[in-house]
Amino acid sequence: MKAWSARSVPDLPGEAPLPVVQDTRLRRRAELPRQERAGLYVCGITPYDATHMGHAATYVAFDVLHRAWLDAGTPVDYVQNVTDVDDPLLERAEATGVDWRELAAEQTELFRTDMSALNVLPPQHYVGATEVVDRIVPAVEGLVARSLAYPVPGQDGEPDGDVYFDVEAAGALAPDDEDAWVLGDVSHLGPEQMLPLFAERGGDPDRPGKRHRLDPLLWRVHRPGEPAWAGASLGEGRPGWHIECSLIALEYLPAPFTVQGGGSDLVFPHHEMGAGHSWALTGRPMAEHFLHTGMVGLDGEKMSKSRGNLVLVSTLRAEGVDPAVIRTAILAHRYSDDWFWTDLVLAGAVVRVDAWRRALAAAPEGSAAPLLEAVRTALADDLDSPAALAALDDWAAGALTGGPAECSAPDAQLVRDLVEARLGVVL
Ligand code: 5CA
Ligand code: ZN
Repeated sequence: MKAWSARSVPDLPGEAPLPVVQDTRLRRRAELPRQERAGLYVCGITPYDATHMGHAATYVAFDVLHRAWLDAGTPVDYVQNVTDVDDPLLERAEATGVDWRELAAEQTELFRTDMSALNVLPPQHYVGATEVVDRIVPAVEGLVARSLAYPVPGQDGEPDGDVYFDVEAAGALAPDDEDAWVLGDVSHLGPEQMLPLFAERGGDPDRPGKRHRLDPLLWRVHRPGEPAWAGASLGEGRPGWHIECSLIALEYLPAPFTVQGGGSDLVFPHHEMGAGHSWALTGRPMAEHFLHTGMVGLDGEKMSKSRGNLVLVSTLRAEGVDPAVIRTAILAHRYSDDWFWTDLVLAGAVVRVDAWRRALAAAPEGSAAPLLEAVRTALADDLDSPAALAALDDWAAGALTGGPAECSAPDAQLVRDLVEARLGVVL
């Protein structure tokens, strides 16, 4: 499907270092590898409600990573999915009496508009799960043929044939290979931690007939009233959630690609199982690095569509809040931290952006190059955007003591370019 547009990225002098990032799977900081091209997959939205500040924070964080690669001279192959058929989407469509396809199309369009307004660089491949069902079917058939997946009989009037991924069989494929995936490889959780998360996040640990309680669904056979696609030997149905992301990633990126990203709510089971599917399908790890953003909350709880405690990007925009301010409010936090959205966060960003803009009219000669260096250094340290903003604050404070008579136009231009190129903030 079509992605969105963003402003082109200004060129900066010199070359930035590649960032060191905190890797969930490796449980340590890792320097991103020097590559001809980087591969980035970020889990996209389930389009049944509008983009909230949590989503925005996650996509802005990976946008800052994207921009870090570009400034280091590395082009990025960026893939993002849309979970355009899924239980919550179907439930919301049913409850509100709209066609699920219309709901998905409408909310995806709103997301594109929000991303464009926030100047988030678009992925080259923006792919709906419904666009890859014909590739998922043979992949699942292949796993069944190798006994890495199996159909389960229906109970209580449910149809036979839902197909599950065998986590134990997949984890035993290559016991001596240090790259091998085993359950826990990405999340490092124990079974007692996995079970409740699995149940909470779309899994069905108590489904009778499964070989292992944590085996995730690969193919759900058709139920009356649910959308379905031709499934060849699997029978008509629709894919499970994790296999969609694995297949979309494999379709457009090499295995392993550089970074698999998403919010920390996706570490388990989604990225754990996705990595397992990918390993079972290719015999290679899914990604070299797994990066996760913290959760943005409101009023003491995680912001989420299901809880309804939302601050929407579209509402802020309709209220006239400058997207530069929204981005600055996000970037005032470490991407990996959990944080809460408050009016104070927004007010702080308004003050900052205002000071930066006033300072541009008084940029001292020779002040931009050291600021460029400071911002690059800050962002190389696990995308430390708060430190980058603090450097900008210091620069602005210095500029504002001088006054407009001191203004150097080339310095002002370089600062404007660097803030846009590295932070996506248009001053
Ligand atoms: N479609 C799936 C991923 S394949 C999904 O999680 N969709 S979502 O709409 O629920 O979330 C979209 C992205 O925003 C995901 O990367 C998710 O981890 C992230 N996200 C969701 N809620 C928050 C939050 N409160 N704070 C930060 N990021 C969030
Ligand atoms: Zn995903």
